[in-house]
Amino acid sequence: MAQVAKPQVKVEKTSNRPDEWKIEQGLAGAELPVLDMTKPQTEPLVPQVFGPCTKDEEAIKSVGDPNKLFTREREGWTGFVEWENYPEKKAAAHKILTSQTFPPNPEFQLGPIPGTNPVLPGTHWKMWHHAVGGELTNIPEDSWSTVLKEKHPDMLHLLQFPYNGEPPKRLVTDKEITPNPLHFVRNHGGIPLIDKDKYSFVVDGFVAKPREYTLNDLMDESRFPRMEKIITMQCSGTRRIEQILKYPGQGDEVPQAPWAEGAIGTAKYVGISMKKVIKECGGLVEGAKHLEFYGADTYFKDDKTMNYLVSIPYSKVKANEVMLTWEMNGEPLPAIHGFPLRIMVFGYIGARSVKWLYRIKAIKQPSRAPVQSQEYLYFPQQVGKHNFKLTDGIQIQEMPVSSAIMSPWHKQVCIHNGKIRCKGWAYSGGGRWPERVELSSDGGFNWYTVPVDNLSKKRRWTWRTWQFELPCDPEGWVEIVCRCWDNALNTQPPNVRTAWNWGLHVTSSCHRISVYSINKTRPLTRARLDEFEKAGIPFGPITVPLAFPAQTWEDYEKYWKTHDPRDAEDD
Ligand SMILES: Nc1nc2c(c(=O)[nH]1)N[C@H]1C(S)=C(S)[C@@H](COP(=O)(O)O)O[C@H]1N2
Ligand SMILES: [Mo]
Repeated sequence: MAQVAKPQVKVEKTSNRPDEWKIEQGLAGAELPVLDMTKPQTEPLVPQVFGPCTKDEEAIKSVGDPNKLFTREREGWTGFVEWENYPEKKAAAHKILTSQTFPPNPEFQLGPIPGTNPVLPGTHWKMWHHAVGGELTNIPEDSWSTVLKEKHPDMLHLLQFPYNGEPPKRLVTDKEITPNPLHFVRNHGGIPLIDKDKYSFVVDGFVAKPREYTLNDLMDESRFPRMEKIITMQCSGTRRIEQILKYPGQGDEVPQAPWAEGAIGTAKYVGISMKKVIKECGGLVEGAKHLEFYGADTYFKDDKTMNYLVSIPYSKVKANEVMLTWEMNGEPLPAIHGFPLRIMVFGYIGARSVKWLYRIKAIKQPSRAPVQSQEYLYFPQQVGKHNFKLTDGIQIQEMPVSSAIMSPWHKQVCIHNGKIRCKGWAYSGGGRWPERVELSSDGGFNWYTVPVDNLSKKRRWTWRTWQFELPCDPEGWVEIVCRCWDNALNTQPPNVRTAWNWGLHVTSSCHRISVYSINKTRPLTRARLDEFEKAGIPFGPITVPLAFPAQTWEDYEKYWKTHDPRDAEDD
């Protein structure tokens, strides 16, 4: 019998990781060593590793009883712990938070974004509230109950706690005025539940006559004329997802919410002008130029507790562009939107429109509180973890012109008769308004103007929703682009990169989506679609191969009978 030669298999141990390919392709960038090339040889620097969490029980106990330390500040104000007047209380909470460590944030910037609703749980914020205890203990759970009670069941919950949610695209511009249950919510902490009969706020700092106001005071029309305004509020995080998806992992480490185009909403507010209130307090004194607003929720930053504080220049108040409001779309403000009283700063970033207001303080310089001085900064591009200084960032106030396409969606296949039906919004901050909306179906080379009659009403402080049948002859992947021109002829940067910034704020570039165009006015396309219909086979998805031969062999032969062969004769 012939000997069969056995193949010689030499097994060598690989030094690759099992996921070597993924790592090499940059799909797990957070795990890569940093390369230090400052010496003749490149040296890999290992990234920071987080050990197991630690907790110094003794130190925490020595702080005292949280139920006595962190009590409800005022009767009828569930969930309100006042921090700003109590440095010793802040110190106690700080000691509790620094006597233990918490697990690091999950890495989702370079990894996949979870496909759940809520998308992100907000584990840290929940843990911090529970760790401090006292009045904060139940806040994460109570806040979620409020969300379920007040918001529409179709809301997309981006962050469970602090609650961040937006309506799905099909509902963002469904109505020109956003119904309250569908208005986006951006919270930095819990939702204080305040009894309106126990409600008041103070005005102090550099005002001539510091005062306290109840709701009844504000509603007294002999003192304060009523003000009614339709206002669009936009969070500076709106459309952040474009910056995240286009350049994953390149932004600030902890984007708190991967907002799409729904962090914008429009409502009719009733209240009074803040200017009248400040006037009653005798105006500002000693050269004060800003007003600091205090919200009753608790905000955590760098192991410290505080209330939600921001400021705006007094000039904005003097212009009657700041309102104290208790009514939203004909109803009392929902708890989640600031009941019983919030501020609305027209045309500014949403962050200045403080909810659950408990204090207005006149100050000389913009607030040094973190939400004003450390967050909501618009950094230049060459700035990041390696070199940024807070003073490099522009404190975002007025929002720039922006727009977005709500239908169709990115990657959608559209069968049309030469026109793609599009819908969306356009907005400009600072009291400017959308004057023209344009769409392109060729990536931004040629632009069609949306007829003015297809735009909702023009107002100084609101968006305009629009719809348009966008001409589109070509088939296959096309890039639909939308841009707005405001009344000052400002328009949007052409693409995400031209306005990319480390903090991932104010994504105001032209909104671009890729759509697969199937133009049914073309006879061949119409015939092909008819074939699908006759066969009872769904056409989509576009990535699944054709379900039947594209051509019969009979047809094929017929063609060559009447046409030259592909070869060319050599004569
Ligand atoms: N007290 C308080 N006010 C607040 C916030 C907050 O977290 N706490 N978030 C601000 C931000 S960033 C935005 S965009 C708007 C959102 O308002 P809305 O939740 O009513 O839509 O509220 C602002 N006012
Ligand atoms: Mo915001």
